[in-house]
Amino acid sequence: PGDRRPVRYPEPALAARAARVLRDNDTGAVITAAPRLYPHMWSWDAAFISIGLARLDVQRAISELQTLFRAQWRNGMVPHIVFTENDAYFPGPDRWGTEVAHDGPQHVRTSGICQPPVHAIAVQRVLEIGRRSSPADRADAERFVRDIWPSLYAWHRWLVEYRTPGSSGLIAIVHGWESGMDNSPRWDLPYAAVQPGTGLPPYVRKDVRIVGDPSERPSDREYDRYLWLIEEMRRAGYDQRKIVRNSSFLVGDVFITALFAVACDVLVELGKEFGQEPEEIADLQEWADNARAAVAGSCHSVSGLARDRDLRANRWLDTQTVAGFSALLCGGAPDEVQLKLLSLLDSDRWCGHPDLLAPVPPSVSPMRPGFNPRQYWRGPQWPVVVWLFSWAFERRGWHERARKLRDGGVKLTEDGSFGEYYEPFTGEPLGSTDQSWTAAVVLDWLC
Ligand code: 9YW
Repeated sequence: PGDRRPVRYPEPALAARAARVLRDNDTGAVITAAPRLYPHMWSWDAAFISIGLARLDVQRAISELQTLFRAQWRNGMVPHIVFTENDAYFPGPDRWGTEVAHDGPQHVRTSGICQPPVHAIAVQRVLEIGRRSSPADRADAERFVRDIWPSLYAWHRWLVEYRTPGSSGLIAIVHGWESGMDNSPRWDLPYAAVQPGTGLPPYVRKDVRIVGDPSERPSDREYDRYLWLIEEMRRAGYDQRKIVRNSSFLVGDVFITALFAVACDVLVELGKEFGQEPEEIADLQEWADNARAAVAGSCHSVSGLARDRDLRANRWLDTQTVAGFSALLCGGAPDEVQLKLLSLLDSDRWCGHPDLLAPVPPSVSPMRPGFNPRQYWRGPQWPVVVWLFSWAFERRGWHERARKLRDGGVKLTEDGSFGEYYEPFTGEPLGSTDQSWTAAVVLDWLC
């Protein structure tokens, strides 16, 4: 399998290339998510990017997270995009029109939705790396954690206050983009119910011009729905209560809920160490417990897979994707469920599939109907997802599993192109190349 691609960089050369990608994507103000396709700061990308940056320059890693949090809305939401001046991406700030929002930030332009809450995880990682780096970095990183903790708490509180409707306890998303897994088949049923209204202003996509093969990207039909949901939110003035009450898309996202649970655990650890308010620490503990219980409660009685819930149609979504392993990220499911999930993950339906170039989970099982090895979140492998599982397994004390995922992630990316996502059988990099978060997680693996 190692010969399917012509180029393989040894680890030190791969790390040097990854570092160069981050430097090249640095506008001076932010590291863009990708050079041409994504010329802005994305929320969860920035978190991963800061983890990679910390290996190069702790100060720069800190400032990246500070830039993101300067764009935090007054209600606590961390927006999914912080826009730069570049206008090569659609939908840009004019289309979002978040100026109509009460709670938006004053000095920067942002989108009006959020992304997965992985920031506390990044902050803790930057702290760990800073502490090992030098006395000056240690002091800076510790000061940074103390300063940013209340903003992280406010972000988590926003998710609980505004985004836990219904009784499932899952954190709800109002747009597939919030999941970070834009066109995953997880969202096919809820999106089928979204009817783009006649008032959808016309638009021209820019992504398909940059990615040479449009079949690697979401379809136009999918984009109509993405844009329609933005239109609904803009008309609601980005009032969260109204959006959660009325939007045509409202889904409890089990992957976000699992990440939220561990991110709350991390914030509790940091909060105790840095002497933050005991009541706030107690809140986080409670939120972590609730989120973990919600993930466990979503697990299918036969397969054990964690499930999203369509909160408009009031039904579980049984689509089998990598998000089904969410309970392994945060724990809390009964032992027998966990064992089932681990053996499924190892099986030929997932990481053990004999034709995979690297034994890391694809976004959808290659054995499922609808699996498409080239299309975005419908089959390809995503290095950041591998990083998350590897990180979580390490944290859970599963060192051997964590190491295997890390090794698989390095194998996937050793062609040195830092693809946005990869064709699982050939290892062909797809979407953008020189994608910042891919370079960042590779750096973290190699340093
Ligand atoms: C888009 C930047 C973002 C990621 C998302 C990914 C993609 C943007 O790129 O969405 O316009 O399609 O799905 O998770 O944050 O890397």
